Amino acid sequence: MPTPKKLTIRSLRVRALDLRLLKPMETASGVMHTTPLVLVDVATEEGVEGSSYIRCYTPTALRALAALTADLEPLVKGEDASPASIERKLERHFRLVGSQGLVTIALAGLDMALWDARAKACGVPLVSLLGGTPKAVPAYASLRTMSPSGAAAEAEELLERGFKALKVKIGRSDIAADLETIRAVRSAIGADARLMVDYNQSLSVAEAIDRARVLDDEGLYWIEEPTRFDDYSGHARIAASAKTAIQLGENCWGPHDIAKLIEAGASDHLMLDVMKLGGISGWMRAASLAEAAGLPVSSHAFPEYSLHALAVTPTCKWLEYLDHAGPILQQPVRIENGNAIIADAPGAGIAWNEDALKPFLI
Ligand code: SMN
Ligand code: MG
Repeated sequence: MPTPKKLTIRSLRVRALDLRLLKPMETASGVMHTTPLVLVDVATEEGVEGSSYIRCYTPTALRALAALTADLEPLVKGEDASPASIERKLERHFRLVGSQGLVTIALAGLDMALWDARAKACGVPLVSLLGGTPKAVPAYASLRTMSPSGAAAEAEELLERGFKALKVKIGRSDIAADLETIRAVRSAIGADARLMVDYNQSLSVAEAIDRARVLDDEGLYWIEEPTRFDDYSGHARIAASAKTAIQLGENCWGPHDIAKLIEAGASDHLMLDVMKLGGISGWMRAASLAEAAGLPVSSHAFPEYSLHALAVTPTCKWLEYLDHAGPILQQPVRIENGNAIIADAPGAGIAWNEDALKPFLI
């Protein structure tokens, strides 16, 4: 592999957009009609650029996230475009305010863009820079609808597109309503397809234990985030009582949270969110923890960057296909026969479709 030539950070371009979703995303913790995104482009003195996007779930935080990300520029301008050294420098800079929430999200945007620039400077796909090779990664699709008929219709469409595994959001009024949704999807997809469910942190521990006992008879592959994500001991109690595997991790802030989750025995699987982990740098350390603990890793959102990271994750299980940013990319992640395919092109695969994103700029 060619060595990256010297790269020096020249400037950051940061844009905020509130992208209207083609279909609203329903969860037990709220409905999203838009995806608020911050687009990050890092320019280097040598002419290579790197790009990424980050998200803040509510438009209320969008201007603040964009301003915080743009304000990183004076801290990194003129520095070597090295994700590791920039991460160390910024981690020190933000030590006293604390590196969770919007700070971590902003740093993740920069980290991912720097990895992209580095891979482009080497002329290789990001996965190759990480020590892997472009390959197909098994993908499951997340449904956006919680009602039985809506979820079943969506599931049928996704099955026709080649997916063999699907996830549906539950956490409706009671277990009977959850079962209605699950059974409607199951009868639409048949017995062979994998089905996972996601509570999005909506239950108490006691309620989760009760509902999981009933769900144990539904042949589900995992039950995700039954209670608030940072209640690791609560999740450990749920995991000990349920026969079905518990999935957790998408809301963990950095590898340190992942270490605590593992220590508590909170989950049977691990779901890694490349943004909340601080970017590719944080993902790689979290993936090592998962391997040491023997936990299968699936990704959360961000299919573009996650695809490259999963391809070098020793306990890789599934990519979550939840393609919110696809409409503003020149080449959204490609799915073939239920697998996500890494394009054999330099970088992480983020090239903006400027015409498509323009109407959503703030
Ligand atoms: C999720 C993803 C994107 C927005 C809200 C919730 C999620 C998932 O919990 O696992 O897909
Ligand atoms: Mg989830």
